Amino acid sequence: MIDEAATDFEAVHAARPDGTWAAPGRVNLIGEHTDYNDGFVLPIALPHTTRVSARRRTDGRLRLYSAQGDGTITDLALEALAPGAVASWASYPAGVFWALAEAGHPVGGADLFVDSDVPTGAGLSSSAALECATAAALNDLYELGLTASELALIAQRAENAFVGVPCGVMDQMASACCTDGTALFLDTRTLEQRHVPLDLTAAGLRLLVIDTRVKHDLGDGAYAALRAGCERAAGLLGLPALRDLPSADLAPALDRLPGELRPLVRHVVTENGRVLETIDHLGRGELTALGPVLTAGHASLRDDFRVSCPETDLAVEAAVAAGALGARMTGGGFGGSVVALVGAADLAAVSEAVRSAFRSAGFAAPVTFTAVPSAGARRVA
Ligand code: GAF
Repeated sequence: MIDEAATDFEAVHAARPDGTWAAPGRVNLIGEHTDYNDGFVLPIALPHTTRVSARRRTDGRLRLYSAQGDGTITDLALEALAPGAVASWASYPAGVFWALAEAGHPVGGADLFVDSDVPTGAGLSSSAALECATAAALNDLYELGLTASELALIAQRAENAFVGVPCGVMDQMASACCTDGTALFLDTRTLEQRHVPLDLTAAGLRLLVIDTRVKHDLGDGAYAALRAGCERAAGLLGLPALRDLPSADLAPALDRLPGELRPLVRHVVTENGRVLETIDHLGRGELTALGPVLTAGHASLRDDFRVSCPETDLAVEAAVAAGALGARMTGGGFGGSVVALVGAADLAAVSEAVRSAFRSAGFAAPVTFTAVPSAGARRVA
């Protein structure tokens, strides 16, 4: 695969790459819409990656090519990069160059060849994978010496300010910092991380990912509106962020808020609690106890935060009815994917039950796969 990447690069850029870097997509186990509220998240990296083969250029140009694109090279001048100036997939890698330069890092031009098996628009962080693979490539090519967390922050800055999506930091931190066999328990305020061992296979469990194939787009305004609602609520409560509202104070705090903000606050506070509960269970090796926590998280996203959709709701219901220990939508919502915790022996039955429920409802067939906690961004050649 690695030789192939160099050959593909050469076919487009007429030279050998200096190297190839890979960064994964992610699924979040629990802790949704908590990251931009300074809260807790618990993602794992997927085995699916975006690979970036890259070569330095000395003329300050960026020449970007994607195997999943339209067969053309996007050719940009580094000094002309500005927020909103680049459309399409190329805005993600271009945004990383821009964010590095803006932060004062001595980054020059490059040729890039991008190839990916992270499903796009599926809530599995294909954008973060592209940003983090690009950031890892430039970090090595230009010997910037940045840590994985610093690269994640550059990637988030690219997405926020250059692409224009007001995402939190979870996806970039997961793609940059996750390690094989562990979930990433991240405090998104301090960026303190704990790599929590998660051997589902040894426990006779599987993590089934169900891509509903309902495409979600974080740039369409709904995500920004939710974030703004959470920030407004924190402001009204006199708190720096909803993270600072202890669950014991939730009920009186809700009384002080306008009706439309109450469910948002309830979700964020209870969801942070569910992350901590999950960490407790993992610490005690009680993996099957995670199931009901996941399903409760889904109910909160469906009823309070209102970011689920008929397809994610049906996937969760059908999976649980067929014997999954628990299930929830993962990622930003409005479509995308569901994760279900399933006993190994029930995996086929649960997958088939979801497929059959989708058929009966007239929904497009979902794509399913099992995920194991995988490695974050790294050089692969
Ligand atoms: C998307 C965002 F990019 C993340 O930052 C996070 O807010 C997530 O939605 C919801 O938890 O993936």
